[in-house]
Amino acid sequence: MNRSLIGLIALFATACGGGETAPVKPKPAPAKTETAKDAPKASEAKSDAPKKDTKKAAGGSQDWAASMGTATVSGKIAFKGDAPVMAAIDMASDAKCGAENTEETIVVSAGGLANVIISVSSGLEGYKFADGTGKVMVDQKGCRYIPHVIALQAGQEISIANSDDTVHNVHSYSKRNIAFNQAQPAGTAAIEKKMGRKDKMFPIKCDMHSWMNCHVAVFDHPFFIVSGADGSFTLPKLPAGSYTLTAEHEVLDKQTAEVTVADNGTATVNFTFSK
Ligand SMILES: [Cu+2]
Repeated sequence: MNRSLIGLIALFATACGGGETAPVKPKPAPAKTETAKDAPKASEAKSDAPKKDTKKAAGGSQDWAASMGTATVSGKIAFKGDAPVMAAIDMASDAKCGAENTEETIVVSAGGLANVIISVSSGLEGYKFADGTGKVMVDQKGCRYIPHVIALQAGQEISIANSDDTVHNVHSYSKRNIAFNQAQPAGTAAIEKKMGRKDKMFPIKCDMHSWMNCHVAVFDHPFFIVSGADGSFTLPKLPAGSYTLTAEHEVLDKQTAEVTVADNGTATVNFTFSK
């Protein structure tokens, strides 16, 4: 074997071997668990990512303290027009699911729209927020996710229990956090995942029961809430200021509204959604 051939072999071995692999980019629907990721933020910067995403930026940011928040914004999400009739779900494919149920895509009660995430989408750029803590609990019961819409602060864990006597397969389509796809037999522990990063609304679905889905969003501040059964919402403990609120529903058009609120003040913002 001549020297140049040995050199070529050595080069090939270097190029193909070794333990260093390129960072795996998150994919919407990975086949396996825990594919992603801590890819550099720069590669994921999106045009709509606000400045507050750069939490480590030096200067100009005021550390947030809960005592700064004395204002409250509240309101209602109205649904204009006839509420669509949600179809019955046929759960016959799994006798353990049992109960009759209906789809939860658009849930209207007394003219109010449930399951809308209302959040501050601009106006908080001057503050620097510590990561959220604790767990946000989700259950699978009667082969539904309860609640159907979940909002977290970056740093919190989502804890997904299985109260059913059947196997679920929890499949997250997260884009900026770990996207996971995990079987969860009856009686097994909750699946718990830290949502370390802000993330646009994404679904979690069950690969065993095609009708099962819930929707999750992760914020980089604590000012968000999911509208209640009657469409009402309250965002307490805001600092005085002018804000853009965004109201987002899983299938209906996203809406924004401007609001200004003073220290110890209250303001009302109402949204009207339609199909
Ligand atoms: Cu399931």
